[in-house]
Amino acid sequence: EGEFADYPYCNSCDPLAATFQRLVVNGLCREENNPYDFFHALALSVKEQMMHDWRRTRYQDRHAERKQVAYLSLEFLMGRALGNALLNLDLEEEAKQIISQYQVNLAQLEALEHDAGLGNGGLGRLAACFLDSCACMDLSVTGYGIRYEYGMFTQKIINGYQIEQADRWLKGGHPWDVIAPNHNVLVPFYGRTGSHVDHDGCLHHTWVDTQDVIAVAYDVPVPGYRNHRVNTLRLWKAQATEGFDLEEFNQGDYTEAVAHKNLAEQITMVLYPNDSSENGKELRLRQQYFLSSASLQDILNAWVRRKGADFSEFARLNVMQLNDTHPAIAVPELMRLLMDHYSLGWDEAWEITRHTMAYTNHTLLPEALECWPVRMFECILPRILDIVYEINARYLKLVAHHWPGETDKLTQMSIINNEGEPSIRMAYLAIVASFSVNGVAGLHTQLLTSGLFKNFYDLWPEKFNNKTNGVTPRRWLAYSNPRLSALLNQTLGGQWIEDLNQLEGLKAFLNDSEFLQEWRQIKRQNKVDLTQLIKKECGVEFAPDMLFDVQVKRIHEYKRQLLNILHVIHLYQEILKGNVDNMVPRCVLIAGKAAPGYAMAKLIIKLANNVAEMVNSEPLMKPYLRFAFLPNYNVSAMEKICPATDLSEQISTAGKEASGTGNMKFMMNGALTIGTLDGANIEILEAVGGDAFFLFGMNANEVLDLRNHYQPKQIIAQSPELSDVLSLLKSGHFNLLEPGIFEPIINAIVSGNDPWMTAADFESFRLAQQEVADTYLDQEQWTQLSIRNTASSGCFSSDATIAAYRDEIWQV
Ligand code: 26R
Repeated sequence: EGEFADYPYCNSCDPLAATFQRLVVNGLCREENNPYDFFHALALSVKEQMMHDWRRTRYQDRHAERKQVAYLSLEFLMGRALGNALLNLDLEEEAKQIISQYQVNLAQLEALEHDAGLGNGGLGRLAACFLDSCACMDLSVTGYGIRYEYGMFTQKIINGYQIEQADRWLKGGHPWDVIAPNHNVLVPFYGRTGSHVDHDGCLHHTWVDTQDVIAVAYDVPVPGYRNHRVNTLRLWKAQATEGFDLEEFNQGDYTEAVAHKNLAEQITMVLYPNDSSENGKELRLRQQYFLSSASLQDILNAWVRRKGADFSEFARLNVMQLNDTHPAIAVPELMRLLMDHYSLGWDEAWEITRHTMAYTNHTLLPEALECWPVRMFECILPRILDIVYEINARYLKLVAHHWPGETDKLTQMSIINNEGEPSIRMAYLAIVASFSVNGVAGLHTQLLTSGLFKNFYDLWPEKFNNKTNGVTPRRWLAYSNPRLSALLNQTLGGQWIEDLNQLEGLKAFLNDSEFLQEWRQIKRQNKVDLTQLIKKECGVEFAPDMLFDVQVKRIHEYKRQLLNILHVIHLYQEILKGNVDNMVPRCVLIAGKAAPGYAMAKLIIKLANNVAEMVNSEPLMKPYLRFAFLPNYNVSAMEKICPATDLSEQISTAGKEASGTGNMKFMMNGALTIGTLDGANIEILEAVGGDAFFLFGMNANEVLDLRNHYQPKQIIAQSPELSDVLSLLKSGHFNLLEPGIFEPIINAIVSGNDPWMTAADFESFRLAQQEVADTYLDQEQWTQLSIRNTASSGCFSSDATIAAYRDEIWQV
């Protein structure tokens, strides 16, 4: 009460039930008992419950002299919101009560909500987990993103092939967002630069004849866990300005004018579904600038409303976290706004910029590092290009000073890459302008500072830091695993939800056979649930007493779904040969989307489906092996999958996976991991102990060493098992109707320049899988290891990650 005393508005809100009844009676549910209408009414009612706290949060954050954090990201992979909101607001029981009088239950209504799939994978989901943690930890953090009309595509599997369909996630209406029309801003594109001297003799740079696009703010509430904070995710939608083509319009060229309107509104039409290779599309650059400019203008407007055009305190009270380089164009944009809109000088603007920007890197893959052609900037963002040149010129002086005479360094470290077509290295731009640069797991940060960004580390060691990723225990344990959650509450009390380290307390029950029994039962029931989903979506019968061996993530060669499939083929051959003594019955599940232009990833999906077809149609397999590829993997699918998983596959080539976060969700839910020394696997292994983690394969150094003299043919010759697998694959056994289609896969494995070195780790993987099976045979031991995984997962709560961002980067 006292805390909110100065908030001037009243705190009255109808109870959930009253709002719901009003909406239902007032005709929101037009048809008799249409379940989607009930979902919509319930969601609107829940939003209503948040409005007061939401408004108050904004009011107080504005009035407090606390630092404001802006999390800038092209992706927020939020998934569904209803269940999460009910949990965080403690309205679950009430909601169940309210709808109990109709012919639907809460789970059915929740299932009708369309996922907000505004992201590709790890990076976008991390942003979503961070927003939850920030709200839960009472931090004033605003997410800024794009309201894509179409999110991540829907994946269909037809004849084993991935087919992409547009994700019309808004088609049933979106109950959660609130338009904030008074926060519209104009984002300029194209035009040309100029300058003029004002009456005081000062030189001013201008950007004229621009084609402006309106950014409209759509606010999504982000409720904390039972703490009355509701933060904001502000998503921008592009809208054509009315006067956009007034001239054309007046000349009677109606069609041209309307077409141009589309050009503006294209900007926020669709999420780019690439998660690794950058292909320099103009529309993508426009998205990046649109987000960066709109968000910064919004932040500056809020500042000026309160403080006027005095920016002396701005850097002390604002920080921008850049989620990878995708919004790195915010660097020159902040310079532009401060100089061209608010008349600050270069030095003053630069001091502010370099004290407010912080950059997180999420990948080491060279093909995923963004470089934009200079000529594209010249045309679309001419004023921004001038500023980038100036930043580079001043910074290169510093480089020259630090390494006198070493002109190599200048070429190596320049923001402008002049080899071939001149381009802008966005990561360098971000590093130069940021006070903090972080990687997302220990190994990843170490590889950044010793490899990719070594020069920058030598120049500015103090900028670099590690922030190991985390995932929110609200969604990924409390919400998605209600059975386990109930057991945890009963055993430890409910505090673990906000302080995940309390799960350590489970270790006291490792020898309590009744507890072990309950633990095992819960996992089994979760497996029964998943079995139903797999049956429905794939037509494959999983059986809950078999080992559930799961790999779900984007399909990419470095993640090595191929290694997993080769192992399935190996098991298939063993069963055919009758080598089934002591074999542990397994259900293998793979799911994930391939970037639409990534041919090899799509072929891997086809292979998985074809192998699954052979495995599942062979009666000999049934007692020992089943294999399914689940279509359209997304956040909601993971909510069903991770509580039911026994074995989590984290098998990337060491040094390639920056962190991984699926690995953490599985661990939290009591899965054991089979994995390489890569990304956060290393920290998982440290936390849970080597005896509870199935480690295999080369480490990152060994991968580097082998690179130069990799000879997979020798390796294959030395492994009868791998030879057999490859022979069967080559024989066309899995593609009788489509001969030759898997040649590219076979060639990749056999080729001396396979960067992912699948063959090199096969034997070690196979042996580790045997160890998995041996361990699973002893159910009591397996259960203890499962409990230890959950018990040790506390440090992978995104609350811990955000606490480190707060203390070490944001300093709020
Ligand atoms: C440039 C563009 C094509 C693009 C490149 C890469 C778009 C999106 C990406 C996605 C990358 C950066 C990503 O998702 N990285 C993942 O980030 C997770 C969160 O930090 C990590 O856990 C995961 O290891 C990493 O692959």
